[in-house]
Amino acid sequence: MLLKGAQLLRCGLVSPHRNSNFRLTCRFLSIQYGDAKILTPAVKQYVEKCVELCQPERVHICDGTEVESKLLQGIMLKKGTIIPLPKYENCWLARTNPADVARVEGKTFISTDSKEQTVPVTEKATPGMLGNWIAEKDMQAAIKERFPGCMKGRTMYVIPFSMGPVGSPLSKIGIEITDSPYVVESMKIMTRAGNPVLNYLQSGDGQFVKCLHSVGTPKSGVQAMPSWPCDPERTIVLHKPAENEIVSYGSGYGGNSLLGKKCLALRIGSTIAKREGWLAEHMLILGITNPQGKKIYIAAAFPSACGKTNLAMMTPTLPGYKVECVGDDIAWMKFDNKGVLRAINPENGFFGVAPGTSRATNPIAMDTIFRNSVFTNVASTSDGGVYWEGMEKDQLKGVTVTDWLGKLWSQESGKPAAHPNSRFCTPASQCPIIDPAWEDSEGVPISAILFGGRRPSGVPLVYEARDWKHGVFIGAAMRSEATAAAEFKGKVIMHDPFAMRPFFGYNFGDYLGHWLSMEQRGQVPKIFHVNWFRKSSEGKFLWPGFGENSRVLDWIFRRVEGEQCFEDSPIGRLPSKNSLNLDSLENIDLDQLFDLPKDFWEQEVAAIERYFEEQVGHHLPGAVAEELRELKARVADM
Ligand code: OXD
Ligand code: MN
Repeated sequence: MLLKGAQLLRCGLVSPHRNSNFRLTCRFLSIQYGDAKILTPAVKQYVEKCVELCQPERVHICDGTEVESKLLQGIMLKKGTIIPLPKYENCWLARTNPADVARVEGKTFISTDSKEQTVPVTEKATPGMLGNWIAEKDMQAAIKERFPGCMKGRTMYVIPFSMGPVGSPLSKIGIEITDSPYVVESMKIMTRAGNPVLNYLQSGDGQFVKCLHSVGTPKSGVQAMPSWPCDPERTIVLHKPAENEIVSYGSGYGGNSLLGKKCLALRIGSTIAKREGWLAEHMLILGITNPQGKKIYIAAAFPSACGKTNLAMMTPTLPGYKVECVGDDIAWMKFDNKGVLRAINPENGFFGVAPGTSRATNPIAMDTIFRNSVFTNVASTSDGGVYWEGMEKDQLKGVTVTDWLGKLWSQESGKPAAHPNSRFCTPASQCPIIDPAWEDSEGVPISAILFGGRRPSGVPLVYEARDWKHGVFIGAAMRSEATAAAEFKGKVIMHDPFAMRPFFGYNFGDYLGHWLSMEQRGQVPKIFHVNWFRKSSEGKFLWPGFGENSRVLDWIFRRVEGEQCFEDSPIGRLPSKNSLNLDSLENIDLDQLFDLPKDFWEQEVAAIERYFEEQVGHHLPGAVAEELRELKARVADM
């Protein structure tokens, strides 16, 4: 149970000036915690509206302090939502309801006046894979069916947050209303949250994105797992770009509930970016310094769980190279007044996939995540630590393991100890190679953009687009093996244009038009496609990946510098003979790694053609259709 104001004062968790337990002048608010006086009239009005709808027992305005975190941790411990991980400093483990473990793409909707504003409307009767539209009246009906009284007996938390450094001209403010303390604590890691944001709202233009979230209550009124309330059957994630509004119900998990991330920074963000002439993308940002001391920044779009965090924190094996991390998931990129494309990472933390992260694959992440972090759905060890698939097995010596479902686990069980989409949520500032400019309010200059995915066959290690239009086509034609980040099953190769398929805020055809228009706005970076995941005919990876990817970045760096180290191929520019630095790397079968089988590319072209026809139809810009025609002709001549 939440401590009452007076109790809080007595136990010394809050200072008297912060918790005066006063009533606002408005009818609805009984503030339990926080300073309501610094809410702007527009924020106050939004909170009042949500209070009236959700009828919480109390309201807590988040100030973003440590004191507040201690209070919320206490509440969650008592409820069993989190357990401490005493092996580390200030780390916690949350186990979700097993029905609430991933993003729910099929239940995610965008509401615009016409369907065409949200998704391409084509003649083909296939299900649309580029987002879901909902009519305004259906959105309102969905809200009405779920939200009235949904916070009864609960605390409503008001989280003021900034995507991007507070006050940066590239940043945006959100106000998330939630009934989940887990969401509050995670948002405090993933965004800049609390009083500084409210203070800024007072002094700035006062604009904010409205983000309403409730974990909900099943119709039966019974929670299958009281420590992780949710309503999986009625889960829904709604966006209304025209009002800068997000409404999410029924799930406490990651992208469904931490509304700054996918909902604001990508779906609403991409619509704002379109209006304002910039790009909101599912991309990591890294800085790379070459042995001569020259530094460039690269942004890279890979689908969820394809190694963005590993690349963003790479330890290069090539001598003399240094990689620094600006962000691992989202990039907001805008031309400055000199025509240079500048990017910020709008996030403040990493919400990374845990399985596969180890000293061998990502030592930098391992040096980042064991302080001040929330782990979700990983396994725990009897010495107060965590475990997941892919972590060094020495973690298991002399301990027993409890799996993500809370059951005793053994390696022989054949079941995964951690859920494949289990996560760490950790402050970016703890990353030992965080870039010195990662909070620069101007952003960092981007020299290259990479697209990539998991392609076991046919797609070479790296190739370069001939020009911007060709690069936009490569982004549009991206495909990758499905991962556990969403509800899809199996290893099917899915189209995932720009790694944005689940995150487009508006019609993909218009999105392509917007990307094409960037060429008129400033100096566009070079575009590349990379594939670390190609396999041999025996099913073995042909490329070692991880730190060895620095060899590919080195080639890209040299291309950015203008070195003529390429040769043309039907699909784009490949490294010319001996131009990829393979010094002291043995057993690399370059022939297989760069082979372009004609039959594979014929099928690839046919798949892209079918996809564009079925999914994009008449919305496909002529320039992209032309690129496809040209590729088809070149492949026919192979
Ligand atoms: C993520 C995702 O959580 O892309 O970043 O699913
Ligand atoms: Mn992501």
